[in-house]
Amino acid sequence: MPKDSVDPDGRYTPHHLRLAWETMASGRVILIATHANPDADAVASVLAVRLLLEGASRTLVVTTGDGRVPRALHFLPAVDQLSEPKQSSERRFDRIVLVDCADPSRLGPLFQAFPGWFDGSIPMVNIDHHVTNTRFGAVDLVDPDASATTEILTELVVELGLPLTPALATCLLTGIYGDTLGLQTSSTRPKTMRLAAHLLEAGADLPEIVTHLFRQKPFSTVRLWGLALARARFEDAIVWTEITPEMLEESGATAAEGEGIVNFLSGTEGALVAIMFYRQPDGWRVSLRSTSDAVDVAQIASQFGGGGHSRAAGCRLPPGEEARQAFLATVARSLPDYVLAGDA
Ligand SMILES: [Mn+2]
Repeated sequence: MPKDSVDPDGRYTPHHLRLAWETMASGRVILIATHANPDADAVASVLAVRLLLEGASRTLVVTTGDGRVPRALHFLPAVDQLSEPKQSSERRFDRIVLVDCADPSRLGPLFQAFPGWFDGSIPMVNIDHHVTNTRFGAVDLVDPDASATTEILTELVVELGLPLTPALATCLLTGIYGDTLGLQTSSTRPKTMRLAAHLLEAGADLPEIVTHLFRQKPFSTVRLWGLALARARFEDAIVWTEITPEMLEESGATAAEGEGIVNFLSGTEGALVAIMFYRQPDGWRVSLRSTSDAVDVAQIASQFGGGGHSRAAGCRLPPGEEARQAFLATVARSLPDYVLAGDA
């Protein structure tokens, strides 16, 4: 399949929306997958693509890279249609649709188990909004200015006039709400709100989305937040804390229940960067937020083999306090001069 998917700015055009749809819809046995450790946009995106492609005697295998789905997302329509990566090993796919994945390795366990699926021999449709996306697809629908992968999918549905059921609208709005924290982030653009309004008109269940994404939580989450916030440190415009296996044991929570803490920390007055360190057996998983255009956390994360967006990114570090301190020093060096000058 010829590569015909990127305009001179690296963004897709209406022509590519049609090409992406034709490539997906002409498949008969299709893998629809998203990254490991999936967030709301990731899970909502695979389910939305599944709803778009179901029927027409296609076989669809829908999964997250590690087979996980956060409990808060179990309300999504057709979430029970997700399957474990291993169960799909016998299938012979003729199309792969990867959503919210900067590159196939973000699939984690799925990529490691079946690297041959992602070498380009099976046509891939790449739908994503990460600035670090490597344009690995036969067709790339990539727009770093899109607030969410489901914002791109919503545009696809609207532009091509595809049927927009309430279930599909709920999935699509869930992705936008997840990645924009309810239309609050700087990535929320006028187009985001127009498309969100369209989804509401189509019957998206907004109260259900807000309840499950932002309001309802198990008590173990309340306890984990308490432990993590009690350990918060604030120095040189960097606010950070950690989640350790001991804290997970004490609270009865999973690490995923601490995902929102870094966003909460980023609201600290005077903070330019917020960081969550997850201590794991093989090292630290690091989640970063920037509150200012003056600090690009995707750039910082990329120095450590990670990636993401300028305001939200992540990476991994080797184990130990030394590695963490070296990372914090790198973040401090990336701060604008006025921060440190203000300390003098
Ligand atoms: Mn996303």
